[in-house]
Amino acid sequence: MIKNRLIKNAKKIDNFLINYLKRQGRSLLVKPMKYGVIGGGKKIRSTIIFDAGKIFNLSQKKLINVCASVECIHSYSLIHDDLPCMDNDLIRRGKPSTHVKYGEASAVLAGNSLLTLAFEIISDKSFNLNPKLKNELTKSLAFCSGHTGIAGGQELDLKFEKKKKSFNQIIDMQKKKTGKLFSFCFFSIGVLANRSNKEKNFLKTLGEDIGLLFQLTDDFLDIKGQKKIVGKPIKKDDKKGKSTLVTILGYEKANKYANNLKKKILIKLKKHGKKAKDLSETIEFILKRNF
Ligand code: GRG
Repeated sequence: MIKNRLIKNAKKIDNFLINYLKRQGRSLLVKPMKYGVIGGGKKIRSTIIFDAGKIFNLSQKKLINVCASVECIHSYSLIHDDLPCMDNDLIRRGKPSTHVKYGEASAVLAGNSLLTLAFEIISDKSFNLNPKLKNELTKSLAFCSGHTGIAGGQELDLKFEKKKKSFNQIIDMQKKKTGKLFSFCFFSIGVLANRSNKEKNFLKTLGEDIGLLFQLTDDFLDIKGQKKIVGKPIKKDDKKGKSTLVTILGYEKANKYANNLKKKILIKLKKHGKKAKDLSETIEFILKRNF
């Protein structure tokens, strides 16, 4: 069951991060950092990494540093996304956003610290990996997080507000804002499993498409979700004039597009047979989830 797997995996990542932070020196920022990253959120990117790892016989132990790094970057992006200068949201994961709880300055610094923590974790000596591969992973994580990835996508998201944007522009923005981190999750599996460049590129694109699917459902939840279950404010895209596929295609057509995208993704996994069972289940969940 996907929900049980999500809970189990989230606990593993939380424990890893708690222990990692324990080994570091104390600082005033640990509390807001933990508030932003631990004990909340689906940690679906980690589940995706574990699921994709199964296809290539990679143990969870080998993958946990990558998962924790990704979750630090993701939580950092959410903390900053909620700031008054960005989307100005007061609720995240069913509780007050980090800046509401700890103040804006601490939220900015806690977010920044989670970004750098991600790179500490992925370059840590406890992550037993050939230095060349570790370097490949680190570089890709940076590429997917910065102006060529999440941050660049967020800038487009904000600049597209109240503007009429084309289908391709919206897809490009969403693939950066959300797709790139999923793309990294899959690329990391290709690196750890020592796959060819061709296969790593295939995995990258697959990840980006899954990220796009994830973002489309996020847009649907903003319209049809329940605030209590989603854990964050809904019906805000329309108020803010956000550019989404729903804005230009309408709900039904956007939903059809998402269903076709899901089918295409699942077809690509067919060649892996039973080994892709968990990943396929997670992809089904991504489109039908209500949180
Ligand atoms: C450079 C990392 C970085 C960030 C700065 C603020 C910002 C730039 C980017 C924000 C990007 C963003 C918020 C994308 C939306 C992605 C998305 C659909 C988030 C919701 O993810 P879930 O549902 O959240 O996995 P939980 O709470 O379950 O972890």
